[in-house]
Amino acid sequence: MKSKIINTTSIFVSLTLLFLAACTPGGDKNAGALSGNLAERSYVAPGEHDEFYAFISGGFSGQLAVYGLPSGRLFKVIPVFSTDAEKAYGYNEETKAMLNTSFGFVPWGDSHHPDISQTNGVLDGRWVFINENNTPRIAKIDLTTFETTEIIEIPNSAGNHSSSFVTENTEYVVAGTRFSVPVPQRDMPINEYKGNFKGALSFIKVAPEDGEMNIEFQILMPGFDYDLSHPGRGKSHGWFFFSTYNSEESSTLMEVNASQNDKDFIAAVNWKKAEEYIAAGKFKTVPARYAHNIYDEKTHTASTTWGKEVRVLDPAELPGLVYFLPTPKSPHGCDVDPSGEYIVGNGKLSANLTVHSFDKMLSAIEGEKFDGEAYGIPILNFEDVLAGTVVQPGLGPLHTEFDGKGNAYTTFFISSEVVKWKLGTWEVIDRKPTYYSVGHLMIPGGNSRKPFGKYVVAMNKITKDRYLPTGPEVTQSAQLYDITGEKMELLLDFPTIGEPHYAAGIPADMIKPRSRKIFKLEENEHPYAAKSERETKVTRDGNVVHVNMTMIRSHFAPDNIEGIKVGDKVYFHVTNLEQDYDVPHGISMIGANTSELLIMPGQTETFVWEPKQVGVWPFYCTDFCSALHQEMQGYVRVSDKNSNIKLSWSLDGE
Ligand code: K7E
Ligand code: CUA
Repeated sequence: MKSKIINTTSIFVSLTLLFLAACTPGGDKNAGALSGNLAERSYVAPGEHDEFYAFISGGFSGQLAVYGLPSGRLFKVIPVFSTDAEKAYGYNEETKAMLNTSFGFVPWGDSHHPDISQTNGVLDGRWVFINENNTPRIAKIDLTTFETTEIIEIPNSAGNHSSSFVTENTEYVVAGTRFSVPVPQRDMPINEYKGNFKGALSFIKVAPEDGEMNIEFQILMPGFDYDLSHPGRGKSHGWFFFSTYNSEESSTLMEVNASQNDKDFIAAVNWKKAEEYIAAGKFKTVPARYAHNIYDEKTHTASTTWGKEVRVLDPAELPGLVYFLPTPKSPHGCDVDPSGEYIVGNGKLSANLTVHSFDKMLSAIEGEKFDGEAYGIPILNFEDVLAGTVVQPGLGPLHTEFDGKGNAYTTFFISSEVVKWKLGTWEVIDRKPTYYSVGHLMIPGGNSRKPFGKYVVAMNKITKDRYLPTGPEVTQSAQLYDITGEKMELLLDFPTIGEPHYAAGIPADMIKPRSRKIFKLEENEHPYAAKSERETKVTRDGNVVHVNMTMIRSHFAPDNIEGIKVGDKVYFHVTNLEQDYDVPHGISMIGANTSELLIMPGQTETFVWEPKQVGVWPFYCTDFCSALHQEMQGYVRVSDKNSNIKLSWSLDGE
């Protein structure tokens, strides 16, 4: 035991030294003679469009950012798990319900892994899913509107990290717990973790037409940490693979105690088998309270329903459901190649990269050649499932992606590089430094049967000297490499929002033609919508006042309101009557907690204003919408609580 600890420590010391060596400033050897040519290859001329969309996780910002590739230009930050003043997300009355959870309204999340929906193993560009790590949830973003339209909470999970990856027909989006916990949660001593804590792997069914998510079942696994996962594809479609660490089941000083075992596991889950067991009634139904938030595009409003139970499968009792593939040294990423044959385990503390074979796994299972079991789950022999090893490719492997031409690209955090190697021969073909400490990497479609292997984006944790300094906190960043040749070529650095854990990329042509331009007024079913100026009104119910208001270039209707009193709660429901592309209007009311709602053509949004002082108070349009934008303004007269001024509203005296 002692010697193992010393061993681990000495590995860390030498790794740290190497890391420091790799991080010496001085820039990139690619720069120089060829740099003009390189600049051209990431240059997108003014007015021209990028070839790819990249959806890059915002990490601790809780959001998802949309960039163009190869330019690295930022187009939009899509609010997902955090409130966003720019988009009024979580501030207007319509979107507040999106952030409901069993822990209450949670205004801030930690997003990690976006994944785009697929049909027949190919990206289809309908939705992008992303997980929230801290308050376990999965979100779905509609890629016609680029808005978050659904968030489902995952019960029995803690640190929802091996998520949110889709199967090849988007049958499921899968979410695994990083931290094992008591299931159901209960008051118990932490040092009784071993054997008592469980790790839930959740399979969330996605409805084929509208994408509605529902938790179909959970598999209750031994108390390991389920770090990352990927679906089988092609011949391994029907299986799902999860990397694990802490097979030691420790709960303390994890850096040492969870690094004891020479091998942890990749868990191979046969989800088609799970479906059979569900159909045969071999599940337990356990109580679980979780929020399910859906944004309705007709009413422009989100609402929450509450889940009450989940169906749970116990792999110890259900033969053929789960197998363990021994994988060296606390694997992080768990990646499956486009053919579905190779499963790459990125052992963080391993000198070599381990690749398992799906075919060999099936034969070993068939021959029932097991090397014992863990909590009733058969462990396969390491040698029986091993496809090959990439020998000493770098230090601290984290994640692998594929170009669809037989090559794999792995990030090495400690040696700060991306290494290109060949599937099948396991030889290293090329390596390029990253600046610095790369985590994930992304090739558009790299997690599907059909990657678009033109670029790889490396996402870095440390940038030090790469950008102008901005005080102690410096930007994190992405780097774009051209991978069309034998050797990778660094083209571009660009800053990212938050920590870019992972990204999903797709050819722009698969999304662009379906991008929404407006919301049709006649389809607006918001209960307080005014679809023409004739429908505008102000109504009072006790101290609650509803204003059904419209906006069009360049006035509000009504724009004069009287009869409001101190102590009222005034709901402004504002409909943008425009039906032209890119003509939003905004509204701001002095003293309101919302400074601006930016309302898209055909859309209705609501904010609350609680006037505190008598007077005549202005409101105005916040988006420069026309030559007469500055004239787009109005007044609300606020009288004393006991005044008997009649409620009235008008536009141009009418
Ligand atoms: Cu996917 Cu960053 Cu959450 Cu690896 S994690 S780096
Ligand atoms: Cu409407 Cu400015």
